[in-house]
Amino acid sequence: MERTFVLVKPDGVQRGLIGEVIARLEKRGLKLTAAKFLAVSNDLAEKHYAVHKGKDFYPGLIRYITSAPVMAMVWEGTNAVAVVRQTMGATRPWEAAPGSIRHDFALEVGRNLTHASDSVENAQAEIALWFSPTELVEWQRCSDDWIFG
Ligand code: DGI
Repeated sequence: MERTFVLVKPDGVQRGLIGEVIARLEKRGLKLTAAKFLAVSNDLAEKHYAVHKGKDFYPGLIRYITSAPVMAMVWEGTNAVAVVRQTMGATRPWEAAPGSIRHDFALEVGRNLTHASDSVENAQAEIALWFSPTELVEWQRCSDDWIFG
């Protein structure tokens, strides 16, 4: 089953939207595999956003992600990477589809509430960066057969 990495970023935590994000992913049928609430170190922030190093928004991005706690999670399900990106909406909230989280709750690209892996490869790398293997919980959900078929 495909897994993806999700963050409720500092603005989402500060605005009390952790539950909203979790509720939407749960209701969509995705299954929670791991979760932790943590303050992000500079080192972790720089590793997570290494691809953006050198861009003009990079220093602000590092400041933002380390400015307050985040909720880090792993979710699994059929096409988890794509469906979670769809539930989050486009990076720029003004381009996000109606009904997506970024459409419904955000205005600014630098305050877009959530992060979700953009490929299966990156999901694997991000899960390995944020979680140790023992933190990933393999479990049977009683609704699995009714959602995954
Ligand atoms: O995977 P996403 O978060 O949707 O987007 P991404 O991986 O391309 O960029 C990571 C984050 O970096 C994004 O959520 C917000 C920030 N970012 C990306 N492009 C810009 C940006 N921030 C600013 N201020 N301006 C940008 O053009």
